[in-house]
Amino acid sequence: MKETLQKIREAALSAIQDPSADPEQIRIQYLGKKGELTSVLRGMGSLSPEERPIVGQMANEVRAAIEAALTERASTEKKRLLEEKLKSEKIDVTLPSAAPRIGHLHPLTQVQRTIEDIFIGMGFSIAEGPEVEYDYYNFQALNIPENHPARDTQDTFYITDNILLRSQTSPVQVRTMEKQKPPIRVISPGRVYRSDAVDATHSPLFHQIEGLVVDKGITMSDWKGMMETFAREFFGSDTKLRFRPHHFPFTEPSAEIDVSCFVCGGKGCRVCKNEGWIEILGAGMVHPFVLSNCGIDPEVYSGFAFGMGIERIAMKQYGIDDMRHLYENDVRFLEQF
Ligand code: 2U9
Repeated sequence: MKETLQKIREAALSAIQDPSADPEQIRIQYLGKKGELTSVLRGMGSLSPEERPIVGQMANEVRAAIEAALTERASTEKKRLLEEKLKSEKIDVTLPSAAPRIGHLHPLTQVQRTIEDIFIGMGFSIAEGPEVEYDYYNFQALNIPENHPARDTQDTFYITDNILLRSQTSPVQVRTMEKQKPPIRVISPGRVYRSDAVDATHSPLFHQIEGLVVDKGITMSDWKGMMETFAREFFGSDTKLRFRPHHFPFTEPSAEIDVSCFVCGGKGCRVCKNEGWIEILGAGMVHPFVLSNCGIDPEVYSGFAFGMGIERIAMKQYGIDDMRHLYENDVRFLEQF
């Protein structure tokens, strides 16, 4: 019987080493209810009382050895499967990934930032203010009296009798002058509102950048020089400027400023409508009434101011023929800039 147990042990252990053999089958074959080891144990009744405990102990050792080998095989199997899985799921981190779609700034924001950067480089700071304004800041303080055509309810969105959507960013400069003593050098970019019907060159919401310089001894040559410096930085160093006399209630004298066409250099083309010149700015010396309205003595201080429409400049620069493209957010349009 001892020999039989020894054979069972050897046979079972060598079967467990065979990777093609099924461990569950081996367990059933040797340790199951009808298994080889169990049938040996059943036959122990025929042994002498002296032999029984010895064979019993040996049978237990054989069972323990088979069980240990099966456990060992199960854990080796588990490890092997895990390694196979890790190998098959390996990620090559050096492979180039699909390029993410990164957006960019809207063309209006690009133009606004470029203009801001030029003025920041000349010592200006950026001032912002409310889009819902008092009539006082949008009109009265700027020497635009009642009954002036610019106040027409057809042009301005009124919310109440004295509250409106700002039609220019000038109220921001009025608020700046109220708070701050000269020297003042600010630009105020932002949304403005006018009750215009939508077409290729008009929108009830558009964007402006206005600027204001106030100090002792500011003259028309400072005004002219700064406009030239800005235009040459923005449109190129060969740019020429043309000042055409104009009227604004808040500046005196006032002018509209054209730049020589940056496409044809002044010969005449589609962009400048064959004129050789493109209007880009309105500007002038700040009216003494506006200075005194804002608590600044016009006998001591003087200044100049300017304003430009961002849409107009972006359209000229990028050759956009319809303003509506700028607001529709069609990616096929936007991705060109
Ligand atoms: C203060 C005093 C004066 C701002 C100015 C213009 C001329 C001007 C237009 C350009 C095209 C508006 O967007 S547009 O339609 N702006 O022509 N703006 S001077 O003058 C000021 C501003 C604030 C206290």
